[in-house]
Formats: sequence, structure tokens, C-alpha cells
Amino acid sequence: MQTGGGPDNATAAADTTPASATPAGHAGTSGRTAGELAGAAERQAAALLAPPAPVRLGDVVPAPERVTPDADADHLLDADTVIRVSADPAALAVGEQLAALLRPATGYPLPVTDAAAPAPAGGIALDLTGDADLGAEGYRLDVTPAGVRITAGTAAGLHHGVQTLRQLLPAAIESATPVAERWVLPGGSIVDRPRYPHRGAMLDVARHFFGVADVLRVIDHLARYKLNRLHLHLTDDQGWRIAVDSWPRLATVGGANEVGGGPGGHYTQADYRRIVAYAAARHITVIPEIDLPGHTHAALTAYGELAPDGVAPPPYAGTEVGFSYVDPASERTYDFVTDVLGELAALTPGGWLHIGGDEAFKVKGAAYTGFVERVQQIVAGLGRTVIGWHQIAPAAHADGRLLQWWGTSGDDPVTADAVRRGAKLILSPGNHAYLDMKYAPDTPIGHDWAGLIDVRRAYDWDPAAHLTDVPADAVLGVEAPLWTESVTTLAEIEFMLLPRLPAIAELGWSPRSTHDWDGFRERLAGQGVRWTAAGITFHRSPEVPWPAQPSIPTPRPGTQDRAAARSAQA
Ligand code: TNX
Repeated sequence: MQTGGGPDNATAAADTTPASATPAGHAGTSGRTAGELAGAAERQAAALLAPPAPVRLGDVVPAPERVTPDADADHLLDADTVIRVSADPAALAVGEQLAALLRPATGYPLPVTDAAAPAPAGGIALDLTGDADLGAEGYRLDVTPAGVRITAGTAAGLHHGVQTLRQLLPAAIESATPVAERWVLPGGSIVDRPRYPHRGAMLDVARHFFGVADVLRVIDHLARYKLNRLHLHLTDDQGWRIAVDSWPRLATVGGANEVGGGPGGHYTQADYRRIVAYAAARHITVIPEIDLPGHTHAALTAYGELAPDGVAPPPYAGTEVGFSYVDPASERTYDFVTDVLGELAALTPGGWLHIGGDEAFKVKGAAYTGFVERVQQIVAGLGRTVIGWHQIAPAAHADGRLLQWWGTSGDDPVTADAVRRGAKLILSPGNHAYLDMKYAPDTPIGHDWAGLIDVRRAYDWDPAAHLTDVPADAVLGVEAPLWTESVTTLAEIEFMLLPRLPAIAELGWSPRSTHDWDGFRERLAGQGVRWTAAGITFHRSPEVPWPAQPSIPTPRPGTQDRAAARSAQA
């Protein structure tokens, strides 16, 4: 299933918000009184006449560490603006990406050069400095009438500074075609660096398959909010999504299915490399997951020899969990794991391999911990750091291992004990960070086993204080998983991601001192205008004071997503 447009394709239907989840319900005009329609027309006209509020220096998501506005120091970009970058290939790549972000809407040429600044220095400068204070990902942004300067110790820092710069321009900067606008940046300075080194999102491409173009567009969304990890859940009972040369039927047979029995699909190794490279260019590391020893039914359909009874079962298109497993007592299982993880490590320059470990209900006690310990050794042998869902906690410690917490209670002595033995944690609490949970009872897709997660619930928790008996310094960061049992299109991915992904991103990036729901929802409202301008679908949560839109785009026939169609039928 190849869905949606590419990352640079801004033609996706804007705001195809499933109508029943939309407070204003603008899926059509039928059923509205003439008075209501007139009122709506009046508001639209007023919005068209009123100039949009100017962007303030602090209007950034995630909130920066330190913001010092200077009302007399605004800077105006113009057709002569040049982007000057330190003579370093990675920094130049960031400069080219900045130019590519700004050219469509401004229509300016914005040449990128590493030539020394002409006097007086103007335009936009991206400077790599040795400033150790800014850390591995921090940056400083200075806006003055004479020019704009981003300084950082690393290209990743420059990249994050560019995301801030982008949010400080008028929202029309998101337009794919030239707009007549004053491209003004608010004056002052920002000094910014992340609270946590690990800030991620997960996409489950196993329950439903999403093509490369969709994944690249998700990477764009991560980059916007300064996330630096994309966890791909590549295998599950319904589908195996990555080509493995030594076990070819995993992808060709195991990949040809998905929830609901659709055709599924898989990434060739070239596809996967493209995803990894696109992410790396945005300073995002891909973390691939092969879920073991449970969630392995798709692999068994391809290779009966891996099935505990030796017989390949038929494909599974339902959504139950916990019934499948590879046999921890069979040596053939470890040949399989060694081959698969070896090929994946060779394809993945990042330092981590995720081995799943969740819901292996049929592999219990010592059989389970023994299996996990052996797989942890296989990963170590490949020179990689192992990550597993927190169920792997009882297994022996392996150097550097990370546990991904997805529980809902905040109190788990077994995980706390693994931390005492050396494990670090990534926090994905199911009742705050699970983006497959519904926002509200009437959300047309998603689950509710971990409760409803509105934007405030996604935002209002503190990673440092979330787990009982776990010290704050054991927490490496946060990750927002999107499971896709009920998510079938790019528009539905975006609907579940936005606006909750920026909430998790802010928990991962911003200092706790900036945490403030009222301020956050105001800043989020400004992001909505940008999403609309960029043709990105999002949920118009009633918790956020979205401004009236100058125009409400109507989805073109045929581009309405399946959720909207479904809820329209309901
Ligand atoms: C639990 S979270 C799972 C997944 C499901 C998800 C649905 C986790 C490690 N396992 O297999 O997709 O719930 O919300």
C-alpha cells in the first residue's frame, strides 16, 4: 500500500479532520442554518481583513531554554538575502535545507555560500563554533536589523536553530508557492539546548504498511519539533516489513499481509537505506525494531521451520496479541536472529537495535529471560546497544541496555530493579505518550485501553518524576509510539500525531521551568496555522485556541481520508 504524497508534496488534503472529532464540524455546509453560515462567512471575512498577529520571539515549540526579545531589532529578509555557512559539509547541508525551506514561499533565490561575509555582514549566517556550552545539539540564534546568526558547536545544533528560525517567520512561510508577505523575524536572541538526549517517535509499519514517501513525511514532522530518533516497528504478527537477503521469504511472504488482510508490503534494503539517509540528513537516528520472541507470526508464515510445531501457519489479519513465538529452545531460532540482526546492523549506522520483548505470553520465566540474554549478547556482538520494551527488565544487565517503559501505573519494582543493575530508560507511558489512544470518546480511530489522551494529558507529566524508585538521571528521554492497528493512511497518521507529538517533543526538549499548559496551548495554536498552510492534517482539539483560518480548504474529491469517509457514513 503506497499512500499519500511525498515529503515535499504539499498537496495533501488540508485538514481532513474526521468530522465527528471536529468541534466546528466543517465537513460540509448541509444542516447549518442560514444564520450560522452567514456568521461563519463574516468570521472568515474578518480573518481575511485582519493582519495575522506578528510572531513573537518566544512563539516556538518546543519552548526554548532562554529567550531575550529586542523589539527594536526585527530583521527583514528580502530578495538579496544570502545564506552564509561555515565551510563544513554537514553545516553546508543544513544551509541548503534552510534555503529549500524558505525558497518556495518567499520566491527569493537565497544562495548558499561558504564565502567570507561581505562587509557589512547581512543575511543569514550559520556558524559552527567550538562553543562547548551549547552541547551536542544546542544553538544560539541572534536576530538584529543587520542580520540573523545561528551559532552551534555541531551541525545538529545548527539544524535545530534552523527549525526555530522557520517558526519565527510568518506562517505563510509554509506555503508551497510564493506569497506576498513581509518576511520579518522578531529581534532578540535565543539560547537553547535539549533537556534529554533521546527524543523520539515510533511508527508501527507492521500492522499497516506505509510506503517510503509517508515515512519521509513523518521524519519531516519529527525534525520540525527537534526530535532526534525515529523508532520503526518493522515486524509483528501481521507483517514483516524489511527485506533480509539471507531469509528472503520473510519480506516476500511475511510482508504480503496487514491488519484487515490488505496487501501489505515491505521495504527493500535500498528503501530502508533511503529512509535512514533522509533521517540522518535531519539529524535523526533510525532505531529499527525486530519484535522477539513474541509478535513473530508473520515470520512463521514465511518459514515453518521457525514455528514451534514446524508448520507454517496462514497469515493473521486480526489485532490480538501474545499468541505467537519463536522457540527459545531451538538453535535454528538463534541462526535466524543472528542473520536478521546482522543484516539490519549493517544497514543501520545508528548505535541501537530494538529487540521488542513485549507480550511474549507463551514464553515464560527462565525460557524468556534466557532468550533475551542470548539476544542481548548477539546485539553486543554486533557492536550495538540493545533496547527492549520494559518486559525485558528481569533479564541480566547488558552493557548500556535501554528499557522502553510503556506501562500505565508509574510503579514497577522490576523495572526499578533493572535500573539499579544499570539499565537506562526511555519513557513512553501508555496513558500519556501513546499516540494510538483516542483523544476523546468520539475519536473515529484509535484505542482506549490506556485511557483517552487529549493534548493536555500528553503534555502534563514530568519524565524526571514519573516512575517510582527510579532516579531522574536514569531517564534518557521520551518517545511517542504510534501503533497502527486502526491507522491506515498518511492523513490518519498526521491526525493522531498532531497536535500531541509536539507535546511529547516539548517534554523531551524544554527545561521543566518552561512547563506551562496555558502557554503551550497558545503556542500550539500558532502551529495549527502553519500545518494548514503546509497541507498537513491535524486534530482540531477543542483544548487549543486555534485562530480563525483565513480560508478553510475543502478536500479535493478522492483525497478524503478513510477515517473521514467512515465517520461521514456513521
Ligand atoms: C501494546 S505497547 C503493544 C502493541 C499494540 C499496542 C496497542 C507494546 C510494546 N505492545 O503490540 O500495538 O499495545 O496500543
